[in-house]
Amino acid sequence: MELTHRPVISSTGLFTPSETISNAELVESFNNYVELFNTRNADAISAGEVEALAPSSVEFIEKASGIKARHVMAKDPILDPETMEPRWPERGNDELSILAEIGVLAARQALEKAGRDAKDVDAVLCAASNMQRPYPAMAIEIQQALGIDGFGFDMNVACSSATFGIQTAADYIRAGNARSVLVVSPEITSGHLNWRDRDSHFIFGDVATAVLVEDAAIAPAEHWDILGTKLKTVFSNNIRNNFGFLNRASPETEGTPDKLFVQEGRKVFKEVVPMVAQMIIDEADRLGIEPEGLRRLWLHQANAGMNRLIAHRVLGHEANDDESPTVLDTYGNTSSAGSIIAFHLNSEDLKAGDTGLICSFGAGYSAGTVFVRKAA
Ligand code: CO8
Repeated sequence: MELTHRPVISSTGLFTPSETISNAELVESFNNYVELFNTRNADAISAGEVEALAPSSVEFIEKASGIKARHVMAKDPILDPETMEPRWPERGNDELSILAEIGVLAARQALEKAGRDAKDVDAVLCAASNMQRPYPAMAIEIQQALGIDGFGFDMNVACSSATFGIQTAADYIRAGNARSVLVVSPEITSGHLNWRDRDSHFIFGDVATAVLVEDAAIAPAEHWDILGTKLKTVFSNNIRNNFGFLNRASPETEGTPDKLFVQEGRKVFKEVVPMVAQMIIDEADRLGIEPEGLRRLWLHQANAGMNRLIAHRVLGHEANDDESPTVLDTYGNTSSAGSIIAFHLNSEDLKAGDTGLICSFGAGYSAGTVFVRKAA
């Protein structure tokens, strides 16, 4: 078959964990922890040696973020004030790892939707914020589980991993190095969220997504043409996680809170909104697309206020939920998977010829745009 070297999105897949935590449940458990902490440290607190912890609130969380609930892989231990971390038995080397398992579930759905046999996929990119281990690569484990004969590798650009993965896959198609590439984003963010931190304990949720990027020549009739992709990174310490293999070289700080997700949320909000809005407008201009004419924006799902501002700047008016759908109310921030979930759940109603934008932004800073047009 003659290849076109034109990349398209053939299909997407989504795995959603069955367990959810509502804000009310989360805040109740957090406030129990605060009470326990303050009681246990009462003497040190009254002596001024330890700072008393302040309670969290459902009203604050919903107003500041728009998040109402999140899915997680293990609810009970997270809500137990004595644990406040996910828990499951460690798997043996001969078992599929938990991150690969949910990636495979999302990938299988994408393959099924496209009617694609795994044998005809050339590559797997595992594009996510946190990997199960340094090696062997998650992507290779997923490739093996799916029965794909080709190659795979892991890539981490935090919240922008999936869009960076889509551009990488699209470039393979453009160059003729692959005809069919799976971009898999398993995000078990609950493992790197500090559930004891009032400023961030409500932010994240667990999920996995998959995007099948292919040459138009082999894609199913129903697909999305990729009109253009653009990536941007600007170094910032405002979202940071110091967890890493060299932590053991400094044992005195090995378990400190900076080895989990930390952020300056306000600064991120203020700096990222203008950067991303301008990037979208510039890229639309480069591609000859009128931003106001975009039928739908599938934006990164970190904060409802951020998305409101970005959509307003891009479309020139306050966007409604049809123009800029929200999934963070029920999924929370799922890092790289957020914009893909929004696309997966809110794209089937669009008509052939409709143009939209998948856009991610987050730690790094990193941002990615993928302009798409429905083909049929
Ligand atoms: N309950 C009640 N009050 C609270 C709470 C709480 N839980 N938390 C904070 N407050 C109080 C504060 O104490 C503060 O009080 P005061 O004014 O008296 O000091 C007040 O509320 C305001 O606090 P903030 O300034 O922190 O609150 P904001 O209104 O700015 O909202 C948000 C905080 C929601 C974090 C907001 O800033 C935001 O969403 N910003 C954008 C963040 C963003 O987009 N981040 C992207 C990061 S995601 C990413 O890149 C992925 C990384 C990899 C994932 C790893 C997996 C874990």
